[in-house]
Amino acid sequence: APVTTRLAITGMTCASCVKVVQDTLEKLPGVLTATVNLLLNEASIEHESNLTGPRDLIDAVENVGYEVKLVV
Ligand code: 9UX
Repeated sequence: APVTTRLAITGMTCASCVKVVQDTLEKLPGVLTATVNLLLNEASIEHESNLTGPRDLIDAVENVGYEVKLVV
């Protein structure tokens, strides 16, 4: 069943950043939706946890150049 993970993302400063992060997340296996809020510096991801876990989400966004923390 899908779960929702929230990430706090540092370093997004324009709308293109939002698109980069959103596209990065949506390409991961098992990700159903990825919503990125530029004002809140936060992403909310619905994903199948057996295919992609929070660590995978964090690593993917870090790898395109942002600083990421899990919102707990
Ligand atoms: Mo905008 Mo984001 O010009 O890394 S794409 S700042």
